Amino acid sequence: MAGVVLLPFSVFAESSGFYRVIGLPENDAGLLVVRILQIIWIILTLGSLGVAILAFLRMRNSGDDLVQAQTAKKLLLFGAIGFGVSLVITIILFVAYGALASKYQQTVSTPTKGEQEGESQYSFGKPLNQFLKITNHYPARDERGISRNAKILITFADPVKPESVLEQGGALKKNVIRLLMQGDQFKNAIAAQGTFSDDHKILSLTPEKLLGDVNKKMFYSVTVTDTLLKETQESLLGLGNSYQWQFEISGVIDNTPPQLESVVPFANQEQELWHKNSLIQLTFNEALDPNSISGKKIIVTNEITKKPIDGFWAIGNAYRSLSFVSQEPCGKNACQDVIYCLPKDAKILVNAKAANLAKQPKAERPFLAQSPFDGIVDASGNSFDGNKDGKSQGSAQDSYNWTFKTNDLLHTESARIEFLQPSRDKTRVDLMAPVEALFTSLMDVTSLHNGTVVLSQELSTWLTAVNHEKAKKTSVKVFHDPFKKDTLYTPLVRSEVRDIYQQCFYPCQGPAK
Ligand SMILES: [Ca+2]
Ligand SMILES: [Ca+2]
Repeated sequence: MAGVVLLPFSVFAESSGFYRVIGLPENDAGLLVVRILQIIWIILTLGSLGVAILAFLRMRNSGDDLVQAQTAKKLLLFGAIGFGVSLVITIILFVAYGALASKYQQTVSTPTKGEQEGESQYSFGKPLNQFLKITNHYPARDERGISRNAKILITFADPVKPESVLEQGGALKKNVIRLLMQGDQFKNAIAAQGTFSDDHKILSLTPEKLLGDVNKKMFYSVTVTDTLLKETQESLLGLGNSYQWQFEISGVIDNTPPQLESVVPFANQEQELWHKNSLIQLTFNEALDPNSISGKKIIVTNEITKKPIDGFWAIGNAYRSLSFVSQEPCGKNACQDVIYCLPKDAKILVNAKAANLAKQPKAERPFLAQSPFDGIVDASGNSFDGNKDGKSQGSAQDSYNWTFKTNDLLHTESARIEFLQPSRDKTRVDLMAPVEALFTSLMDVTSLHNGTVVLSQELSTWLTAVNHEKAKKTSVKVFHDPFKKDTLYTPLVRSEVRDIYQQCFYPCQGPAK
């Protein structure tokens, strides 16, 4: 388990208009009264001081003039009264300052659980709240335009006990995870069939009937309750906690096959040699069925020895990206995690298989893959379109091959963040705009998720990453529930974030501004 690092910037959602001119957060009447009292106090104190000095001068110059001496005494009395009133205001201000300061300490900073428990923010620790126990899901929070036949995918931070979620035959236990048309009653929870990934961390749910209605937009919600158990028998979210999100079904059935957007190492650039600790990464233009990474649907081969290379696959980046590392350990990174290498000085072939189509395809589902899938399919079961002609033709025509070459070197430099939006200590931040970060290296996009990039313990977030091939860099956008106004945010990027060389993100190395 790697440490927690502070992403070096904060976001302060600020006020506007008149309140901003006088330097106050909006709609704080208490602070406005204090500010007015401060002004009165300053005028009164200076005025009283002026009157007292005047009285003193007159008294000194009055000599035997009794009238002037009398006026000077009156002035002195006014000055004394003024000081008395300003003393009273001083006491009032002291009390008001104390009350406001404690109020602002409560509302301005959002201490992490670690801080509340007296731990350092840099402490080692598991994800801190229930949002982080669910690291990914599809559809994303508030995502729109989801097809009627899409699967619902949920990735848990810890392996889950399948029997706590699914009946013997795979039927979803509707009291454990509730799928509901928005506003509908619990008794109308929608039936679904579920399957788990081999590591019991990813659940795929297929509703028994198509969601939504023809050409009609409808909202649905998913609620994960505290009755979902980890393999260790404890409640995943903790007793009394639940996690809910909603999305919009578009009214359309997805008959569009998925296509590849980018691969790492890059294809068809044989003059370039890649460090042997590079991982292999494929990014598609839409969410895939997580089953696409099990059962040798993508085969990696050493072209020199003609031997297949065994390894581990991961899926992430809103289920759009797949990453592969071999089983050959070749060192440790700065976080003391084992890293794995591809064969050195080799030519490596990657073969991403398209699934074969259903034997008797229905007219309304022309690109639906044969079940069980023998290749890559999208979250609606359409087979991979490797030749990018817009149709699925099965493994013979639509599988995608590429090669690249490795050297005998290890890449050991850690990635840094070189650009942030909003920048460090930025104020007046748009409450809805996503937070963006650009890393100095291509990243393992499956390592960027709710558990590793955390804006706040109180906001739900969802991430998408993009590889910039020419610059060899990855950027990540963190979408989130609206920021609260006048609140300081201190996002965290955990060092479990890794680059394509499996090096962990280096703590506290980011731009100062
Ligand atoms: Ca599709
Ligand atoms: Ca095709």
